[in-house]
Amino acid sequence: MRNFWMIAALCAGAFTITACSEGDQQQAEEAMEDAQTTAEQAMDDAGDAADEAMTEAGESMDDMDDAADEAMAEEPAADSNQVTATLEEVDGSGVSGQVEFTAMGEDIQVYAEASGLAAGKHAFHVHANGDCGDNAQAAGPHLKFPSDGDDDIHGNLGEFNVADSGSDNELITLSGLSMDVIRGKAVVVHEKGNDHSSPPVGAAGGRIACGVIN
Ligand SMILES: [Cu+2]
Repeated sequence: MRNFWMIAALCAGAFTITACSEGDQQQAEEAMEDAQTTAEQAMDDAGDAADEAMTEAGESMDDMDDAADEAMAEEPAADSNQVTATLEEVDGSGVSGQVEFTAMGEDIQVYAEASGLAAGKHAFHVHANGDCGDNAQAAGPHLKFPSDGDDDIHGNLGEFNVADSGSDNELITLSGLSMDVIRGKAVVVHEKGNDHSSPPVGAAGGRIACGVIN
C-alpha cells in the first residue's frame, strides 16, 4: 500500500512536468510567430523607405542632368564654331582686313572686310598652306573645296567690289563645307577679280593681302 502512493506521487509529478513543458512550448511558438510577423513588417517598412530613397535619388540625378544641359547651352560657341583670318598687306600694298568664318549647321558663313583697295574687283580665295611668307607665295595654290568641280574656281570666297572708297565688305555662304577643311589654311586677296573662263585658278593676278585662318 505504501508503494502505491509513492508510485501515484511520482506519476502526478511526471504529469505536471509534462503539462508544464507543453504549455511552455505553446507560448514559445506564439512568441516565435509574433517575432516573425514583427520582422516581416520591419522588412516591408525598410523596403518602402529604400524605394522612396531611390526615387528621390533618381529625381536629384534628373535635376543634375538638367543643370548640366543648361550649362552646356550657355557656353559660348565661338571657340569651335568660328575662325578668323587677319589680312595683312603683301609687299607694301596697303591692303588690310579680316575674314570671319562661322559654322552654321552644314554651311559656313563668311564675313569679309578689307580696306586700302584700289577701285575694281579683288578676288579672294582659301589657299592650301597656312603661310603668308615670301610675299604670300608660301600660301601655295588654291585649296580645293570638296564641292569644287573642274569648272569652278577652287577655294573661291568671292570678290571685294570697290568703287572709290577703297574698302568693302562681303557676306558669303559656303555650303557643305566643314571648319576642319579650312582651319590652318590661308586667305589670299588678289589684285584683280576672278576670270571664270580660266578655272580652277581664276587668273586674278598678284597677291596683295594674306592671313592665316585660325
Ligand atoms: Cu587666290
